[in-house]
Amino acid sequence: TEGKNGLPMVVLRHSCGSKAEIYLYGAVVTSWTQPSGDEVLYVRPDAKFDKSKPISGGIPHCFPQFGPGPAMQQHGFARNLDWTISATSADLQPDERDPSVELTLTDNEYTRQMWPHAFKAVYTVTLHEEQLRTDLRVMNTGDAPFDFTAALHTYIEVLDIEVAKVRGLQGLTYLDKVANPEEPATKEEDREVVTFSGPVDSVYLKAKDYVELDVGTGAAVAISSSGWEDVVVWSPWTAMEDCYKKFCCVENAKFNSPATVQPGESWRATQDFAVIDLE
Ligand code: TA6
Repeated sequence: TEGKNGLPMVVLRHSCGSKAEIYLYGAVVTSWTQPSGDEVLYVRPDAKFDKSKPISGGIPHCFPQFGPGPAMQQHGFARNLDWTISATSADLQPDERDPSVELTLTDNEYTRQMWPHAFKAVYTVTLHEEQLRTDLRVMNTGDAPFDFTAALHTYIEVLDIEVAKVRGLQGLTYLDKVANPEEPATKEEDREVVTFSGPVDSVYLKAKDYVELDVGTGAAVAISSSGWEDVVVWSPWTAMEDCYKKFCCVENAKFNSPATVQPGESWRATQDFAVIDLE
């Protein structure tokens, strides 16, 4: 189907009433709604849907690089290339009612200029009842090993960033990038609950496979993951004056120790997002 400006988009609808929208440009999930119609994700008001830049919001990919770097654009090229549909729910789970789509990005001349490797990235998005699942596999289709870093840069809508809370990070070491992104300060997280009263850009190392964002409405978004290793928490604060209050990014990442993939092998990581009632 067609999304904004006629950009190709896939819509998944579960019989329970949940729904997800995924643009092929960047393989970004831009919307995930509950049966009540409530939107969970956040798309920034400055998001462009014309391929002039990555779609800023929802769940963008950072691949094969998280952050800035000399060889390619910030957060890599996966978020500004067209992925192709390689399978749909009918092929993936013929017996299940869980709608699913599999999108693929393969190396081409453009990607090899920046990152000289043969790869195939296969991203599956599934609605499992009210839950949203992502499954990312990166295959090395070349004849030499490669390394990459990656993240799923999830924007979640909050009632107000000043009442948002992140749980599940206590005891972790993190890189605080606010003062100097090039040389982050290494800190220990002693808070059970991380709250926001200024800009936050933290990479939590070797995080647990569960983290929770209390969005301030009596509900939380629970993120269970496998294969990812780090968790990034980001709020730009007043650097994005018009929208910072409305979202918080909680991102599963593989950053501090890059993934290494041998020829013929693959790396895989999954996420399960669920909305839980806190009251
Ligand atoms: O994940 C946090 C972060 O890396 C921040 O440092 C900030 O630069 C951000 O992502 C947004 O990146 P973007 O290129 O989408 O503006």
